[in-house]
Amino acid sequence: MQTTNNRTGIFILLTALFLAGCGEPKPQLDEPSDLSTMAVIPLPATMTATGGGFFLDSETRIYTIHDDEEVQAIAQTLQQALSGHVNAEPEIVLTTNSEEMGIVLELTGTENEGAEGYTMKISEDQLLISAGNPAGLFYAVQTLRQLIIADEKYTYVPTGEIRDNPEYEYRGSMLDVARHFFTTEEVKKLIDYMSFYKYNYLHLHLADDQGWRIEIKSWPKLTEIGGSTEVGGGPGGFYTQEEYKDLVAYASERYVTIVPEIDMPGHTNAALASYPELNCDGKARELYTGTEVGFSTLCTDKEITYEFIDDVVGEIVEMTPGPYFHIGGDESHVTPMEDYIPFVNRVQEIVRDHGKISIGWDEIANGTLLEGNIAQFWADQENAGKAIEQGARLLMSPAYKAYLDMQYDTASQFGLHWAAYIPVDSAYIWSADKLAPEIRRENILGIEAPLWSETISDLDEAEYLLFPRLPGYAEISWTPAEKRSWEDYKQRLSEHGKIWDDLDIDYYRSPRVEWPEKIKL
Ligand code: TNX
Repeated sequence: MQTTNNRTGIFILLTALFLAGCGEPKPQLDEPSDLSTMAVIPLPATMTATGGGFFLDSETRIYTIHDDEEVQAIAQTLQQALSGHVNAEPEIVLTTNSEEMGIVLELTGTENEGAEGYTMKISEDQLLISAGNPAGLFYAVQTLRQLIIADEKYTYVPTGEIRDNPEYEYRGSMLDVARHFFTTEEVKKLIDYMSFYKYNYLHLHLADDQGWRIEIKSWPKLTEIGGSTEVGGGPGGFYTQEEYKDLVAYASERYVTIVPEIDMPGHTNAALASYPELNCDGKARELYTGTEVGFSTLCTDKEITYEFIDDVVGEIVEMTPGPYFHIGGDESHVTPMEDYIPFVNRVQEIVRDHGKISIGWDEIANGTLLEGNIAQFWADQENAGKAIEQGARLLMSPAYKAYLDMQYDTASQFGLHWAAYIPVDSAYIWSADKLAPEIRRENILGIEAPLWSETISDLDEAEYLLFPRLPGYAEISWTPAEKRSWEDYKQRLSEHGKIWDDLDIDYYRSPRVEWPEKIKL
């Protein structure tokens, strides 16, 4: 008896030691998902699978190797993203050991992965994310959010390796908050959607004929009068400087840089209604709530116009850490070209004197572009050619491909169709460097998909136009052309329908994709 008891005791002891040393035995997956076919958008440069699973549970820890504020913030983003999956808040632990068993975030300080790139090595014991810069770690976290599988028994990430790095340095979208006003909560949601798909620039169209949406302390009537309405005569609205700064900060925490636009000299009726002195005849214009374009202009030969612009640019630049200020310049149909050109030239100087790079719609290429300034190609190939001849780079927003406000088809609930109907496949099947022979890869800064708001008045309506097209523009900007195919993309896109259902995004169920059944809870 004695012997048996002793033996049992030793057995229990050994088992306990074994478990303490090795952790609990790993669960077995019958058929683990294959990392290389996971529905990641935008598609990473390479994904290779090794056929196992890295399990996530309430014990999973996030290790950071650097006591760096940005890395800690990214670890918290990951912590939040994981907490829904493991019913616990994974602990964040600072360590010096990159071999820890868990999720490890490591800043390498080199740029082997590219300025925004990252590597993710997933084994059964460890999920190691390395990047040269915090942005890369952040993008890896976005990828990881799309890799988590919760089957009936386990929550895990398929094992293998991902190397990733974006094709273009500018991956943007634009929201027109002038035609209809959007609240800061709505803009923040858009920023969430964008950052999930690794967009890094949000261009805000802050002023147009129908509304002025940003507080300018030295010209208070811009918002008092110019911000008081919108298309259709609704109440409009504007961002106080505090709200704008809060948006800039919210975006920057998600690696999105705000590009503010004050459109001029045309598209300025709201300003012309607020201050009579900005008009050549000295008379204030009526507020405008229609959707025509091309009827307004600042008085280009009055000195007060440039004092006004200097004040406006100065106050906005003060709150905008990003490198760009957008000066508009489109559709100035009532500004004679001999006035338009010196105007554009002078405004670029004002922006440069405030330390920013100007972006303008492609018409600004009729002026003399200052070195480093960017023309945003939207309609006119000749203008694009003029910009390239001057050595400027282009931001690519071809309306017939990239305009998020274009209808999908003749039955679309919202949107316009002056440039084209843009169904989800057409929105995806193009490359910025293959649209025109004179526009080559080296002439292109990046891609931007603008959402004009003549026909949409809130985020719900915007979501109908954004989804399912928004992820496609992200992929065109991130993933090189030779890696992209519509056949493969549409399968991945369909998987994302489930994510949007979960987020309550009312997306347009284009018949060109087989969407998952909507599960009503
Ligand atoms: C053209 S794109 C415009 C905007 C309109 C948009 C509607 C551009 C530079 N100008 O003023 O909102 O079409 O699609």
